[in-house]
Amino acid sequence: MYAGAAAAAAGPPRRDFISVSLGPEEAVGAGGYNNSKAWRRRSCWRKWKQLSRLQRSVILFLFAFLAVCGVISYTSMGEAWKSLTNKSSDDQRTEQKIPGVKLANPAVLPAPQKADANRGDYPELSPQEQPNPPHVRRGPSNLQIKAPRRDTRLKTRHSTIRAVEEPVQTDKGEKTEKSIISWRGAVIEPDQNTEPPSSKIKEPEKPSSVEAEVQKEPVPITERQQAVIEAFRHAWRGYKDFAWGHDELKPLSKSYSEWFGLGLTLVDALDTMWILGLKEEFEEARKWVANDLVFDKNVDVNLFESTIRILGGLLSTYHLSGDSLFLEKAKDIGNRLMPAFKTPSKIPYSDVNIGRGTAHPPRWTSDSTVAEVTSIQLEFRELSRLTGDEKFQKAVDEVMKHVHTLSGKNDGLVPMFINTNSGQFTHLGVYTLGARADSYYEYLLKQWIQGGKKENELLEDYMRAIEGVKKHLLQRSAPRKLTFVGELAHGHFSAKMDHLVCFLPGTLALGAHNGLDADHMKLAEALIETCYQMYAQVETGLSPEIVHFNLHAQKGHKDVEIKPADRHNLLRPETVESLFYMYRFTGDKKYQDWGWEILQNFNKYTRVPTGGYTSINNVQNPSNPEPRDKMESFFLGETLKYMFLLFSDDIDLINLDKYIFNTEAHPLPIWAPA
Ligand code: DMJ
Repeated sequence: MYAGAAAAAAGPPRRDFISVSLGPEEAVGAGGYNNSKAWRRRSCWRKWKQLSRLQRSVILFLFAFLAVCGVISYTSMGEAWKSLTNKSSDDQRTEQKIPGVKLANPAVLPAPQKADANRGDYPELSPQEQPNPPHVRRGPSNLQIKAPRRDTRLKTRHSTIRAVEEPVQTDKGEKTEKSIISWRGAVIEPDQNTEPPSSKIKEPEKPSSVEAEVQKEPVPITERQQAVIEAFRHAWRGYKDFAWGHDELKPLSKSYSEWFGLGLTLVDALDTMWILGLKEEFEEARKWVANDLVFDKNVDVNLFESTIRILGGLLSTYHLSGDSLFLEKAKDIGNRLMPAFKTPSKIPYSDVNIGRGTAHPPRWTSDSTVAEVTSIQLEFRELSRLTGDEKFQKAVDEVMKHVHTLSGKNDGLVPMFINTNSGQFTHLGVYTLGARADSYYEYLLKQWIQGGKKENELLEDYMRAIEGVKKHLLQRSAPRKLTFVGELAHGHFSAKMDHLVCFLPGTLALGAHNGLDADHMKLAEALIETCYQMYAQVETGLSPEIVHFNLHAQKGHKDVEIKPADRHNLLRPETVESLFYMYRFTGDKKYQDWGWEILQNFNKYTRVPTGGYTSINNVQNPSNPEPRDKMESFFLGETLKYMFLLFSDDIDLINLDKYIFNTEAHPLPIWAPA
């Protein structure tokens, strides 16, 4: 008998706690270690009998409780495990293809569907033939935009990402479908039916005053974002008063200029208004698109410019708003641009007459610009995915495949021109990351990300090109040792850098975020500092179009030299764009501060009191920057949009794991694996 038995015989002791001994210590003390199963069973049973009824009930209750918990967590673990194993097998598939490249983020939308080969061309796809576009509300449009609320908690970049697409509960207790997207209080309710979007254009209902039941917590607007909204409104006022429906505002002469005659500024700015939460302006612009944006016009448009600004703008606005009007317009312009690809080499011509359906190269050459023919892919690929018509994607993929195989590259760096007859590069030997080549590099990476990181040729070309940049184009300036990207002409290095090159830090950072080499991020950090200095070292605090860097220290000289012909500023976005990526990925507030300085200088030197902003001729003369009387459409489409995003701490305000920006700052969805 062990000590507890005697106590039990004397009646149940009063205890304030329950002690359950699970080991055979007593047995060891009572005559050595006996680990036989029979002994253990008897010993446990004896212990059980010695417990009071209350103790036994409590233990039984505890066991029952633990069993219930076990069943519940088994079920949810099963789900989690299933998705984990699916995900890791996807990752493995890609990792097998690209050794050493770790995939950081999952793709989020279904991959493009194969189109029916017999599908007719424009104008209409029958509703039955159209695949269901993801995240798209079907049926009558019903925008529900709520005014931003300021009383809610700030969701910082480090806070948990809220699921925005969970089924929501209505007043009546019914479950609705997923919300499309919602930020800052803007929520688009999903459709209640499952039909594909109607091919007929419908007037949407007015924005509902009824707030959605459940939505993502609105993130308060910061003061700096508010300043961007104010700047946008000021620019928009000028456009509305003097250039409504025309391509560009001429804010000083209070008139407009026409390039394609397609309301370029308005279309380019649609998704910016959506992102900034400017619902009235958006609705008014939408009406213009519905009633006045007509592509059946005898007009020559540049394939690249109309793709990135108009097609890209319409597609992204369609995704953000869920309004099928924008998809219909996108299909229309997309189809009208297709004649550009009818060339002997399938390398598209630069110009298309969208009314006549004819295309041609510029008058003086049969060459196209390399950046132009290789920076229309994100948009045409997305159009194929949405319409189910593969012809768009086929045409642009062929260009990329062809360029992939071409000779004439220098360690992945491409010349600036390509001939539409022969399909060969021309003007060999000149390499730049600036005008005429810039977005070739940007779109290599972005197409790879858009397509779910599976198209290895794109990644190979991108990685090789960045190595080429490091080998041939990187230099350091004097006296501050700024890293910059120069140019190479027939073996001679030139310390010239276009402001356009300032897209590169953002692109490098995006690549690093998506699992590419960490040294890309280091280079991005060095280059964005340089791009900032291209503003900071200039009298107005605004960058010129082109700078030349000093390679050797000279007394009284800064790093940056500016030639008289290059000292204009067109309100370009590239530096602000890269600042946005850098802030998103690092959280370093200095990038916001730099962007804030730039915004203030735009306000100081380019703002026209009667509405609008203007390009200037001389960034070196603060007392007379010589306004040029033109507001480029990308100031609203890109520059102010990136400013607004830069000043936000909400990583879901265009989540970079879900969206990829085209080269005109129009966000398009990243596709999920099939
Ligand atoms: C925009 O149209 C696009 O960003 C393009 O890639 C380059 N030029 C302008 C902005 O500078």
